[in-house]
Amino acid sequence: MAGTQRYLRYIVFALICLILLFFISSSSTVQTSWPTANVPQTTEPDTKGAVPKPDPLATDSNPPKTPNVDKELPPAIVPGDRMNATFVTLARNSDLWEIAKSIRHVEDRFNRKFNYDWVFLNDDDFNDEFKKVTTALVSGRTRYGKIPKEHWSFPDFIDQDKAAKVREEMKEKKIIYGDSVSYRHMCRYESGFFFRHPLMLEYEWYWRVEPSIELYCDINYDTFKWMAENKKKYSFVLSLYEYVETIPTLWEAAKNFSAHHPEHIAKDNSMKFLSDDDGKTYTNCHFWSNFEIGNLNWLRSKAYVDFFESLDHAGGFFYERWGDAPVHSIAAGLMLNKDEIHFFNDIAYYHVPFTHCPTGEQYRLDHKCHCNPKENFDWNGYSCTARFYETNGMQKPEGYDKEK
Ligand SMILES: Nc1nc2c(ncn2[C@@H]2O[C@H](COP(=O)(O)OP(=O)(O)OP(=O)(O)O)[C@@H](O)[C@H]2O)c(=O)[nH]1
Ligand SMILES: *[C@@H]1O[C@H](CO)[C@@H](O)[C@H](O)[C@H]1NC(C)=O
Ligand SMILES: *[C@@H]1O[C@H](CO)[C@@H](O)[C@H](O)[C@H]1NC(C)=O
Ligand SMILES: [Mg+2]
Repeated sequence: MAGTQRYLRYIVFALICLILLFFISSSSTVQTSWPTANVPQTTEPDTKGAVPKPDPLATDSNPPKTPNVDKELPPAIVPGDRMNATFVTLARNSDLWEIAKSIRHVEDRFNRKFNYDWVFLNDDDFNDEFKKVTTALVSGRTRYGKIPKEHWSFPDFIDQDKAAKVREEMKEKKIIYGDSVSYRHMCRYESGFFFRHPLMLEYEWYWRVEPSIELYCDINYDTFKWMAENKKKYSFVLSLYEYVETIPTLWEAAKNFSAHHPEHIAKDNSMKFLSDDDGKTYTNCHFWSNFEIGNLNWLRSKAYVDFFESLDHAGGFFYERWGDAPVHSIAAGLMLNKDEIHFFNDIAYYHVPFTHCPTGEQYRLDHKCHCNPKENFDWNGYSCTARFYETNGMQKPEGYDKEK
């Protein structure tokens, strides 16, 4: 008896399941058939005999309801005042798609919340495509400047034959960009002129962005405001040793400048970062200048401009291949007080071939970072960041020794 009852119970249960299944499947048929009910009727003959697809962009009187292509959520913009600041990029028209990638990273991780302006500078005219695409990508105002010829050519005190001979020699030695004239103009421009471009005169703070960079973590605060409130003038995310063949006499030129202009040398400077023997020789340590957030009024100060002019006359931008990174770094190291230079551990960054991925897992999780901490360059022997920490008596972040 008990066996038959259990058997019956199974049959009733199975029946209920079947009925339920029928209802679920029939209601989902109703749902899947819904979008086709909105397809606009076409009276055109269908030559291939296929069912016409709905055009999602059609502006018909009876448009499809999904996808909702022309509406997006309003951007989440951080309220409050903005700083007198801009992004700045030096680029050629041919850099368009590489700078487009960089802009997308900067916008997604930071600027969509702040909408700062973006200044583009070029020794040539920007073409319409460059302007159209970059304007579409930047949330702030975009501005395009042409570099005056005087800022992108050989100064008259440079011996052109001597400079050409150096390029030949560097080419033979296979020094990267060693035979390039334009690379030298670029380095000299970034060292001495970008901050004096008429468009840049309108701002006090800049953030330099190069093509093909990446940002790996959300930046949820105004970095420009942070710099101002904490009295910083210059900042970096990666530091390393310069390729010494490109700057054999740069330190001598910097020492000559210091001797002639003791008034420009900061009391609490970063000599320990720049030199192991109290200034006799250079460590070759520099802040990597393809990323910089800094104060333009400092670069426009008499101290910095005197420094640049002294180096420019020494000729090394053309007779060697001085980069703007060691030039900015030596200037900051000698003429700013230590606490005016900031290491942005929280700005996760990539420029080929190095990555700065913040040390500290909790930070990376909280800021949705997507960099691989194993790729962090900071505690590698070729980085100067540990030296920066030591120069400034700063405690290294927890877990740094596991990343060495
Ligand atoms: N307008 C213009 N911009 C240039 C020129 N050469 C370089 N740049 C820009 O100057 C910056 C530095 O040049 P890069 O070619 O990136 O130099 P780099 O970072 O030392 O080397 P990469 O490893 O190739 O990135 C970038 O923003 C370039 O777009 C040039 O001849 N004209
Ligand atoms: C921004 O800074 C520049 C340079 O210091 C200055 O000339 C300009 O007046 C400032 N603009 C505003 C709106 O404060
Ligand atoms: C040394 O610096 C002074 C002052 O800046 C400059 O006039 C002179 O040309 C420099 N000498 C050399 C060899 O660079
Ligand atoms: Mg670059």
